[in-house]
Amino acid sequence: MNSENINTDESKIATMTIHDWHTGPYPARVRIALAEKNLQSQVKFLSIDLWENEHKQAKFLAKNYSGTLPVLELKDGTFISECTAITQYLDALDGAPTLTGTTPREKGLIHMMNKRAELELLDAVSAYFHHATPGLGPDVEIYQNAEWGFRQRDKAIKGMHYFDAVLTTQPFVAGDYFSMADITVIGGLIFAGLVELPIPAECVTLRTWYAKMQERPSVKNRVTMSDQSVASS
Ligand code: GTS
Repeated sequence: MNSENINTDESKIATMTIHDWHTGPYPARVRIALAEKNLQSQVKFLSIDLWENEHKQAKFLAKNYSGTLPVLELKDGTFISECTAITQYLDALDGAPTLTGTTPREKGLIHMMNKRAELELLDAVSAYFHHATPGLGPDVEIYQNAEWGFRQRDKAIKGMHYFDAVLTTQPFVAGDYFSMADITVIGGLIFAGLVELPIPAECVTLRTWYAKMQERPSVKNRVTMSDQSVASS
């Protein structure tokens, strides 16, 4: 990307809107990224009630075909969904990315580990929640496959062991610096906590790392972040 593509003015003028749910694990990823980039003051939050199936109604599906949260709305009416895409957008705004890498090597490793954190942990915990527990309730969970859900739970536990091993060799998920990949693992562990899938006792490194991550202001203040939203709905 050349510098012309980075609209630094955009970061100064934009009042962005995040459509999300304050305690959601996927929304947490974007909230953490916002705080890490110090962009909180440029955002207002609009709450979408997952438990009332608001995310599957036509009005919301027009914003995100996939019917999931969060969605970032730009001032010009553009909607960006998918946590990875939103994080990449936010990270690029000031022309000084800190979460998605600067060198080709960093970008490649962060993207790989971020995807791995989704596949092996966060999305697996989510599938367990939606398929093998009551999930968001009968009005929302119109198809459930408990066997699939339990397999995904086992996959998530295996994923925890994998990230435990990764973190015994390096301080952060994609190497020496905090990145989007760490945020995604944190999202997975937040979700795991909500559905009572504890990090196995033997994953000492992951447990210690997660305790440390929870002390980061971006992680600690993610739920209350919307209380200070610049505008109300
Ligand atoms: N791949 C999407 C992303 O990365 O943004 C997944 C988003 C996602 O699953 N979001 C959850 C959702 O909308 C929000 S939360 O559960 O973390 O609060 N779930 C509702 C559903 O019906 O899947």
